[in-house]
Amino acid sequence: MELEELTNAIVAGNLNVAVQMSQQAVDAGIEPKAIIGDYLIKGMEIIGARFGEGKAFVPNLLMSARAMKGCLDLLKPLMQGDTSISCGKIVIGTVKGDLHDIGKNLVASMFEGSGFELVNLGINVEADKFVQAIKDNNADILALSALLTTTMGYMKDVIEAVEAAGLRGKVKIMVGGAPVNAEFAKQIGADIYTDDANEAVIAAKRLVGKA
Ligand code: B1M
Repeated sequence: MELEELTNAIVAGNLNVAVQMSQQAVDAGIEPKAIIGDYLIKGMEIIGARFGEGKAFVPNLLMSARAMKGCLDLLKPLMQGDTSISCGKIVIGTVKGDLHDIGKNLVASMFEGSGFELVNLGINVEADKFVQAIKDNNADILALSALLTTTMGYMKDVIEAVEAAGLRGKVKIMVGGAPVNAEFAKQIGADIYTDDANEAVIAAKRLVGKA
C-alpha cells in the first residue's frame, strides 16, 4: 500500500480517497498517530507551502482542510486518551458583532490538522466566553478573528478581559482577519498577527515551542 498517495489525496483535497486510504491504513494495522504525523500533516504542509508560494489558493486550502478533517474524524476516536500527538490547546473564535467564519474555520482546520487540540467557540463571541473557555480548557493559545473594521476593536476588549482575569501570562494571543495588521496587533497587546491560515500554524507552533 503506497501511503504517499494518502498525502497526495490531502494535497489534492480529495476527501473520499483520503478517508478510504486512511481506513485501509488502519485496517493494515498502522497506528493512527503515524497516519496523522507521517502522511496527513505532510499533505497539509505541502498545500500550505504551495499557498505561501502563490501556487495554490484559498479553495485548495479549504478542500485540503476538509479532506484532513474527514480523516481526523475517522482516526480521532481510535486514539482516545492518546494526547501525545497534541501540540497544545487553542481556543478560537470570531469576536462579538462579527458573523464571518469561513476564514476562521479554515485557520481552525489547519490548526487541528497540524496537531493542535481546538475549542472553536464560533462567531459573535463575547469576551467573557473567551475567558471562560481559556480557564475551562487550560488553553495555551487564544486565537481571535475579525473581518470587519467595526469589530476588530473588540479584540482589545477581549485581551483586557483576559488580563483582568489574571490569565495573560498563561496564554499566548494570536489575532487575524482581513482588516487586522501587525501594527494593530501590537497596539492592542496581542502576541502575534498572522496574515493567513498557513502562517497562523507556523506562528502557533513557534509560540508553543514546537516549531
Ligand atoms: Co461580509 N464583509 N459582511 N459577509 N464579507 C466583508 C468582510 C467586506 C470586506 C466586503 C466588502 O465590503 N468588500 C466588508 C467589510 C468592510 C469593512 O469592514 N472594512 C463586509 C461587510 C460590510 C459585511 C456586512 C456589514 C454587510 C451588510 O450586512 N451590510 C455584513 C456584516 C455581518 C456581521 O458580521 N455582523 C456581512 C456579512 C457577510 C455574510 C454573512 C454574507 C458573509 C459571511 C459568511 C460566513 O463567513 N459564514 C460575508 C462574506 C462571505 C464576505 C466576504 C465576501 C468574504 C469573506 C471570506 O469568507 N473570505 C468579504 C469580502 C472579502 O473578504 N473579499 C466580506 C474568504 C476567507 C477564507 O478569507 O475570512 O479573510 P478571510 O480569512 C483569511 C485571513 O483573513 C486569515 O486567514 C484566512 C485564510 O487565509 N484569517 C486569520 C482570518 N482569521 C484569522 C485568524 C488568525 C490568523 C489569520 O489568527 C487567529
